[in-house]
Amino acid sequence: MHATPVVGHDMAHDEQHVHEQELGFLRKYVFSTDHKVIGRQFLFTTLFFFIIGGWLAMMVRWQLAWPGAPMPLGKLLPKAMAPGGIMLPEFYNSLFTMHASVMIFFVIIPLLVGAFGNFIVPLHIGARDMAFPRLNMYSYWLFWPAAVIALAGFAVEGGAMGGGWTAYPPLSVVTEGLGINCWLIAVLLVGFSSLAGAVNYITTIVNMRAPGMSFFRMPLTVWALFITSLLTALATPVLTAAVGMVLLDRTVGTSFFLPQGLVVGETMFHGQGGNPLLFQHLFWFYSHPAVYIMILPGMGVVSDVLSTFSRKPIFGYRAMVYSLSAIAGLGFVVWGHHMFQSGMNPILGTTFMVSTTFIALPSAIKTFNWLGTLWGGTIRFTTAMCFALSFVSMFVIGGLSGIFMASSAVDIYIHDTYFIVAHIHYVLFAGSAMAIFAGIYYWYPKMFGRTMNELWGKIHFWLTFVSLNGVFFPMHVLGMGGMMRRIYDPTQYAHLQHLQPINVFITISAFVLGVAQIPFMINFLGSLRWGKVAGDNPWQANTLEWQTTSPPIPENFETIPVVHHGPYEYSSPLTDEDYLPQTQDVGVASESAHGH
Ligand code: HEM
Ligand SMILES: [Cu+2]
Repeated sequence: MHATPVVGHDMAHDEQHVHEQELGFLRKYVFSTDHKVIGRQFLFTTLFFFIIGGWLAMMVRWQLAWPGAPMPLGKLLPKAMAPGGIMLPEFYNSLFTMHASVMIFFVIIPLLVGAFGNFIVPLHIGARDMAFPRLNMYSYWLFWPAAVIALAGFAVEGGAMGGGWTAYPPLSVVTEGLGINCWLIAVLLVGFSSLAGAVNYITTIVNMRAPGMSFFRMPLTVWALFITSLLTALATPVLTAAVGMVLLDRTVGTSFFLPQGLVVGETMFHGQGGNPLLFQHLFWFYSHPAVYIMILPGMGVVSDVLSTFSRKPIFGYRAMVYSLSAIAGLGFVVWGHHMFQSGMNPILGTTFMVSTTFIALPSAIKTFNWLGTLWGGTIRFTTAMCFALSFVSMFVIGGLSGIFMASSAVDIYIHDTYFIVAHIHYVLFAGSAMAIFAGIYYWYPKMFGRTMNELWGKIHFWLTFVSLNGVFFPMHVLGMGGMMRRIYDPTQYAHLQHLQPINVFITISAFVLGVAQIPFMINFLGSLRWGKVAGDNPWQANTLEWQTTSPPIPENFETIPVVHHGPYEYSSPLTDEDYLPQTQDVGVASESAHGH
């Protein structure tokens, strides 16, 4: 079907051996160009930032439940943040802004794309490494200065960025403080890091597939990461440019986003006819596709996990690929649904409403296909499978609230309320984060050669599943009750006071959710040493990564595999086993998954 650069592979192969002998500790484990090492580096780093982002959220929740009460250990914080342990409003703003920024830019995106993408893509397609190993290393090492600079905001005069992860001007331009510059520089750097990754994935997937690995024999995780990388390549530069323009407005006196004659308090600003609304357009032109950057890889991972543990082919493989593409394509024409309230012409608003509603279509196709995959399967309730099932059900809740908000008439009432916070957490925490856990439990044996403990995994799953609904579901109610989305002290408003018990309930659930991650951390770290030795293919799965050792040898495969089947040939009539590895030649080749 396609020309595989066999020569290229052999060269990579030889090079690898030469390296093996020469590489010191630093080149092998720190500045490595091996995609597997970089994938694991991204995994450890992003899990570390997951803890930081989680702490920030806990502090936000403390304030919302018990406004003005001193935080436990709060006295350890500097006076500029929380005198006497009571957080200041400015610090509260920094907390929710940095919580969102850390989770989006330093956890979910780099975990799904950087960690899974790196580790899985070359193994899944039967390549020895990524197309540009050195660029890959740069992509990881750009991540660190970005993260450090973002968090350094907490240490500078004026504190960390407090203008929301959306960084709307004029606020983000006229507010003084180095923290905002730190945030802007960090987002610039992380944008370059993402771009380097995207170029690499696209090239690798197009050029380096093993013989027989046609596009329609690729696992859906690879498809999802391929489409995600296209989104990244097309959308991220827009954010990077917009953020750069805010930085210029702040530092060298340009006026991209500052209108003429802007007066804030006593100060008249130097604006020369810039347009704050332009930023919103640029921001959402990136950030709507970005929400798909945060969910599509999860959809891919979940498809793989569901098929493996249902022992059935994925239902409607091609429909899955087409709907992934449709979601991505539509993602570029719906950004205005974040701006219904910005004074746009209602006809334009209606256009955005219609295009947004269309997204329900491919989303529903995917959901029904996942259910079709489960139907009649021999389901194995592993921890990975539980998280994948949770993804499917919770994504439906998040998708449905999306449809509410997509209706511009409804959105007038719920825009900028806790309803939005409920929506984004159903898709991002109950969605993407569940897919991440599914992926970690599923690929851990391949990454580290040992399996994670199932009992601890189940404890982690149930505590997480129950408490996350305790945290995020009542937020819909708060939103309908009119609680604003970014608010320091809800008890100051008469119309919110009767909702306060809900806020307390949410905060307690959030603490449980935080504690629920401890069994995961123990399991993750403990299994490195004490986990059961996994063997090559502990889940009896079909895809190529399971046909090599766990963890794989530096060049991934002894010889480059030859692919004979689609990735989901479970319970295939062509074999007596209930799975048929992609490499196994039974005399009959099959294209993509056969129907049942
Ligand atoms: C059926 C699919 C979806 C629809 C129809 C939808 C619709 C919407 C709409 C209309 C808004 C703006 C509401 C407002 O601000 O008034 C919104 C906000 C948001 N959505 Fe979705 N959405 C969908 C899926 C997703 C997914 C899959 C994700 C992420 C994984 C996501 C993440 C977000 C985020 C982060 C925001 C809030 C952004 C902000 O203002 O900070 N959405 N969504
Ligand atoms: Cu959107």
